[in-house]
Amino acid sequence: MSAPLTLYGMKISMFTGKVRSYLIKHAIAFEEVAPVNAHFQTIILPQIGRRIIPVIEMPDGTIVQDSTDIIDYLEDQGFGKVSVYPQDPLQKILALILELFGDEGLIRPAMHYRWNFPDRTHGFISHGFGGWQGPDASQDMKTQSRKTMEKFAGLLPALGITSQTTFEIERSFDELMEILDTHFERTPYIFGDRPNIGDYGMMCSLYAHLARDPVPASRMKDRAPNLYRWTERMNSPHGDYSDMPYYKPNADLPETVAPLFQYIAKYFLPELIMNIEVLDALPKAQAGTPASINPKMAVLGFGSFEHGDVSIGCAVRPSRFYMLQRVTDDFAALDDAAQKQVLGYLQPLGLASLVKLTSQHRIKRENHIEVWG
Ligand SMILES: N[C@@H](CCC(=O)N[C@@H](CS)C(=O)NCC(=O)O)C(=O)O
Repeated sequence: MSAPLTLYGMKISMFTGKVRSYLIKHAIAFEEVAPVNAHFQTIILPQIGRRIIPVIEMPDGTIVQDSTDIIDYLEDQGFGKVSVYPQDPLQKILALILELFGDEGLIRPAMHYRWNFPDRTHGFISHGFGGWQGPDASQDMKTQSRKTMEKFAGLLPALGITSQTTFEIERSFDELMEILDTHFERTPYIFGDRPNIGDYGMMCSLYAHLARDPVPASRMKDRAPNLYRWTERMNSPHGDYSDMPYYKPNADLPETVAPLFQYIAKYFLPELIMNIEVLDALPKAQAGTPASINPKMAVLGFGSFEHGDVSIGCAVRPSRFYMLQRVTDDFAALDDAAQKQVLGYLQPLGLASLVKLTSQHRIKRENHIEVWG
């Protein structure tokens, strides 16, 4: 490619981190631009229809929003050095489960640590949300940044982050850090010596929020240095594991990844089951119309589920199903032998039901939003 593509994103943004890492790892030339310039306001925003990042704009003017759609678009265009989708059917479906978990399953620790410690984080967070525009930023820009911060901070109750749940959110995230630290001490990427779509998905919450925001970053560096190194490695154009001289590349699935799937079965699967129950209870909707029960916000209802010792009540969002369908569709398309292999791996870990977790409704993406299929 001669001219670089443009990545509209921000350092503080969860989903920008996934795409940026993919672009770096695949040596795709890009320029990262904050979504505040005149071109974004007048050309990109009207096409996307809502203020959301990341967005890429190709040199020919093609615009793609949604981190998964961006990666798939670039793969289809032949930009990927090596596909992010493993060829082995078991590894591929496991990678898709990790993408789903990374995109959707860590939003609570990410948002709790970002917004519930203002005394220790306000300077960094407000810089990330627009302070970088400097002292000469217009009043409009400053107001816009403040409103965006208020909007995100205001989401906590709908995400199930309350005074009753924060202890459990922190405790279970510490449990995850321990699993991931043990794993990344032995292998540089999730399945070996190169990242796949699971790594990119896991970069969402684990990088921009949990490895950068002051409170979780210092916790991660101290308790899980190998996990922290993986977040650095994912932003390096090289393999970047010279500090693991004992590591020998190996095509087999690392044994230390199994506890990660057990963790997903324990904490994320109950939420997904509740999400499907909420979706299934909705009446049939007209295909192609926005998947939402609220014209102002993409939400499909509310539900609750058990997480450790607490019950968490939260909103159900359509993007969740778009990601889950990628897993269940991939499983449904496998032949009998491959399905048996997948179930044989997931069954003892308590996660086999996830690959068959489907609904009577389908969600697809059209014109940059989730709509009914
Ligand atoms: N599923 C989307 C999620 C993108 C997303 O939620 N982006 C955040 C920033 S990390 C955003 O711009 N949110 C604005 C909003 O939801 O109104 C993706 O993968 O790109």
